[in-house]
Amino acid sequence: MKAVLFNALLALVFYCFCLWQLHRYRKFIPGMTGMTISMCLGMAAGLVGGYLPLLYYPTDLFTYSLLGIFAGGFLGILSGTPLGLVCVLEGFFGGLMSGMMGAMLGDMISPPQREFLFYIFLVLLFCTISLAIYLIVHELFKREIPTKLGVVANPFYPIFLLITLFLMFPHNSFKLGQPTPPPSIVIEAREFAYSPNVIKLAKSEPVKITLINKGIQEHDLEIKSISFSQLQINEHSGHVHHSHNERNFLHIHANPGQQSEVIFTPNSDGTYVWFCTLPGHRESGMTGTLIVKG
Ligand SMILES: [Cu+2]
Repeated sequence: MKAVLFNALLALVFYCFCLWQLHRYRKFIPGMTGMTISMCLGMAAGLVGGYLPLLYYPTDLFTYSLLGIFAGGFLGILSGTPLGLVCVLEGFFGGLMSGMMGAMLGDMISPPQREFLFYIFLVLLFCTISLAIYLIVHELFKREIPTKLGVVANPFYPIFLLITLFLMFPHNSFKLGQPTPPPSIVIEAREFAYSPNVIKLAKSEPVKITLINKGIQEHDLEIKSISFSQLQINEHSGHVHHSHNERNFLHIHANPGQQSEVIFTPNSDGTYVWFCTLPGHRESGMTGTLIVKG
């Protein structure tokens, strides 16, 4: 996680440097070029800005989307500011859209793969900034104005950029295509108790809970008012439910001698009560406690 934050800070420094250069040479940048730069910068920075809250602040899709819109819109405005009002508009809408996209996309991706996608967005931002600086240099060269920025026009620059980006790669989070299976917890149900009846989970970490019905009646397990995401239910009937959206209601059911599984990621700390919803079962003692800790 620290490596991610460091990379994001590096990108921010590079981004601010680019804004400063845009401001410094704004007189030499033609309108169309300026608008293109603002839009590209706004979009690339918006993606990163909209995505970043996901990595540090697990909450619901609505909040992610709002944060994404604000972060993206803000970075978009910033991207156009050095070049004037039209560019501000251009940057703002580009940033707003991609901030929202980044937040929504991140929410749909399972947590172990989030860092990898963030890295791809950072690469995009670094390349966009380099391209923007190259466009400035191109205008300066045309007017034969000497500049140290000319280094980006050097054929070695792309090689330098590639090596830097490779070194920034979050090597420990490379789990493309195969997320690690979540830890598994087995709960047995019979008349009229669960075993175990207290379980502890870590916040923001996916977990698989298997309900095995060892009794002679149907049983289920329900938790109300719990914040979680990335829900996947495998019931014995064979159908699999998927939901990537935030929910607050968890329910699995198992017939006698059968089992059901649920995979989910708890999102907030707390102590929750679970129980069997079959008539009379809760009253007869079919309850348990789930403790979520960050
Ligand atoms: Cu029951």
